[in-house]
Amino acid sequence: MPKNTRPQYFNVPQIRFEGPRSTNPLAFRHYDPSESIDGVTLKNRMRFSIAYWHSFRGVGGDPFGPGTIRRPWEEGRDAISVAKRRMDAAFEFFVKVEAPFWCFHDRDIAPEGATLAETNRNLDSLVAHAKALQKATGVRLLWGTANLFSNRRYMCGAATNPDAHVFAYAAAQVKKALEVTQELGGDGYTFWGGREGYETLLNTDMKREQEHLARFLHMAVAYARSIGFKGQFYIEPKPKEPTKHQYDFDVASGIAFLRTFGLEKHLKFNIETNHATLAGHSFQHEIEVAASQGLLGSVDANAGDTLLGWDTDQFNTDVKETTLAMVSILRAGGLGKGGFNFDAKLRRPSIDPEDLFYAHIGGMDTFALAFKIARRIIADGELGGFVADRYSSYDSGFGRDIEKGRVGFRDLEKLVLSKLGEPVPRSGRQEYLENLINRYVDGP
Ligand code: XUL
Ligand code: CO
Repeated sequence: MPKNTRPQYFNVPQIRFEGPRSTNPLAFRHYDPSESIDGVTLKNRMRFSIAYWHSFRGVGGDPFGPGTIRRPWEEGRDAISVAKRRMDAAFEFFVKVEAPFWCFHDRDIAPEGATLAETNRNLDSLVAHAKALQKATGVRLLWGTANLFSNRRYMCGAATNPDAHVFAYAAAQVKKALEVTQELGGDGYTFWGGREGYETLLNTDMKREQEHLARFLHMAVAYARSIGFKGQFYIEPKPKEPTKHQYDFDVASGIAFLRTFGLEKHLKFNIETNHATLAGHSFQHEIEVAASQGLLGSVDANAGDTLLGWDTDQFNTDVKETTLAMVSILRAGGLGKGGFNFDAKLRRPSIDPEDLFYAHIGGMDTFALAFKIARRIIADGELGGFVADRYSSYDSGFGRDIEKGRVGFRDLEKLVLSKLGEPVPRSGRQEYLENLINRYVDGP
């Protein structure tokens, strides 16, 4: 951010890489943005992104009390000027923390007006501001999205609302959000259906609601393509919260939904760690399910708390969890146009601007370290070799015939009776493999 043209909002220096031995809490220990690995810099490889809603709209409120976080740029009566100052502060932060991307909902960056037309004008003025800041800093938009869950009109859903009027309003809102994403050169667009589910089946026609959601997504894709948007679409599963039940509960039910309605060619999955655990799965599980169908798209990088049953959206500092996820991501060929978006928020008592830095430095270092460890695990080949060997009986002979569909029950019965007899059980070696992973995680 050029000092002479804009005030500085953060009394924190540019964050630099100092190496694993550094004890400076305002330095990277593992994320060296300029480090080139296999010909790609870590900055371009990790594609870290800052979630505007948490880091620049979150104030630390919870159901038991209002916000605790106060930022100087939030002071002022004119909502548009405040929104512009807030965005200046955000871009200063993106640059200082070496994040090449950001993500936002339409309503995060500009206030709603009295009518949709006024709301769109507000949005236009902040989009122009964002465009100038993107140009000045080189920070890019990972994905855009629309907030279809906060306003009262969406209390019974947006695309799944029983009232077609609300469906139409949501369509108009997403039309604009797609235009804005296109205008800012977004690499993607995400659909998280916060209220696309139900509170009670007593008042719900589930079949119709799911059909409406699919219709909405088809309309969105068709419109986006008609204006030349070439980015990747994502669907972000979550089992519940705010609804009792969200239709794209997890990746598996999301795949069934996309395939049922012919949407699998258009959308991939944006997988969020805390949504995975809320659905009773591990982060790695959700990545594997998506990757197994070629539908892994992007990651909302955060963590839940196993002792709390809700979406705590914490910064992830668990090297083992992220390493395992990263092994699956690398095996799947990476995230392509996706990235690691820190959909994570400060704890309510973490009220200082520096806390935003500590949080993101920790998250970036954790994922960068996980990437490096996972790369070694894959390169050394022992884990992959073990798994390949475990399934090697399918590589030839009757195992190959099974995979190719060349044999049926009659052939296999004959084979067992005449030749194979009783199979010899083989150890799954779980403990051995857990120790193997620890050797990489703890090791040099
Ligand atoms: C909510 C959530 C959203 C989406 C974008 O749990 O994850 O912030 O990522 O709408
Ligand atoms: Co998310």
